[in-house]
Amino acid sequence: MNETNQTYSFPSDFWWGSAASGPQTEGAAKEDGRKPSIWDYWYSKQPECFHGEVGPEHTSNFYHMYKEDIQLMKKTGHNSFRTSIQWSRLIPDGKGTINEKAVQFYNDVINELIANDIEPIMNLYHFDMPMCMQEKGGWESREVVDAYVEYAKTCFELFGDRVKYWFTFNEPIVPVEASYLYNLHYPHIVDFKRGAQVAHNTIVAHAKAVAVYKKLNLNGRIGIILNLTPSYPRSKKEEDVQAAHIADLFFNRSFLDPVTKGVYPAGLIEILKERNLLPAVEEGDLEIIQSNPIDLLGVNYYQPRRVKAKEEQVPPEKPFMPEHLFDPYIKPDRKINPHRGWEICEEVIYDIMINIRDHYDNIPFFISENGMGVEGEEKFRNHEGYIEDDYRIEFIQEHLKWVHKGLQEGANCLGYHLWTFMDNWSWANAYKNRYGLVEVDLNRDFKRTIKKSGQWYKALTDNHGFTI
Ligand code: BGP
Repeated sequence: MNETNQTYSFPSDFWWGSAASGPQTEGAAKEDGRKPSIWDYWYSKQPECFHGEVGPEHTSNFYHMYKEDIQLMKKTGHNSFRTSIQWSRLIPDGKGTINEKAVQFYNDVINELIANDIEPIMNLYHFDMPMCMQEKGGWESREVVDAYVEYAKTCFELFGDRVKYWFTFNEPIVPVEASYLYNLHYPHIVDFKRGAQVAHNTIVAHAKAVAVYKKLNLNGRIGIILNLTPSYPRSKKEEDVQAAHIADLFFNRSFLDPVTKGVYPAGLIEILKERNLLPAVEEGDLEIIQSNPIDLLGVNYYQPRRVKAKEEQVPPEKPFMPEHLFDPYIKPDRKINPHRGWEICEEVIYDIMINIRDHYDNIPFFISENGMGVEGEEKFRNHEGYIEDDYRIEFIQEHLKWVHKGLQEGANCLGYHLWTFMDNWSWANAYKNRYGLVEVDLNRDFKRTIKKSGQWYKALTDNHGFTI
């Protein structure tokens, strides 16, 4: 150790682990009664839209390999793990009959995690609308909202005696953006007002699920996982600052404010009202949102948003997009992950922590996703046969330095979860970018091999920190 070395120590009860999701890891898409989600359906119609034409049915086979995987979690230093229950596995018709084989599977996973001293953290929805529910209108339909609340109640009743940390949704803004605005995911609708309806209905579904959970008195915590993209103006000029404020309203506070403070931000409502873009709000919606604030927040952090004032006005007849109100902007000298196109800016994680401390009542939260997707990692395989992903170790370390600083300054951060435990299937990118601490070899029966980062993560969590 030389004089410049510094030690970053974390609390002994800090949650270390990783996040994953059912649809991205379980595989076994057609087994034991599971029915299709929108992903299975879209893939069956347009396999060419998925990288390498690898579809959701082949995700990393956690359904059959969960025991081995949980041992690997231990070997990579996990004391907690977040995944999601698949609605389309547990209640294959969206509502009604519960699939006993799915109950068995999720019970087995939860019990196995607990038996290995790994806290199970469960999320209920990770972009994976059952196809039969999408046919009823998806999140645009109140019937689907009600079915989701029933599904949530079923999960709490079945697993809530052992699962003490629940999340209603992962990144609920993603289905709004990707499926109703930017034409990226099924059902490929481009209509801001319908997207706003999806957002509002999702928030109502979330609040109703929180209410149900509280009523069941299960002695745990419940919240939501949001991907926060703090917005920074290009300059101190008033118009750039205002542009950043607007981007923040649309992409962060649209969900963060109602789920924590119980109200939508007034500035956002004003912008939507002026343009006749407000969603339909049913009687009782605002009250249910107001009376069910979360007691735990998950923050997924990947990248900031940098904006400047709009240079050219968009003709009013063009279908509305939030980007009509500001321009994206990234300084050319910024660090970018070339495989994903996302800016890497570590200190933003600290800004998020301080913002939650100062503007959101210092609510308990944890970093529920942060990670680095890299294409072509095989080229880093060493002669011992494992991948030496030093770039991932550095990525985690550099973020953790800022998490450490936030903790020192009083942020109520309970833990850090990497995206992700093992290489997994990632929506339209399929297996293009690898994020795991553990490699998954698709050509060798999903064979798992711990990467250098996995070994490093174990040392990190054993030592409750690191020295560099
Ligand atoms: C988050 C999602 C994850 C995961 C991750 C990486 O937004 O919650 O499901 O996929 O991003 O992104 P990608 O897989 O698109 O590279």
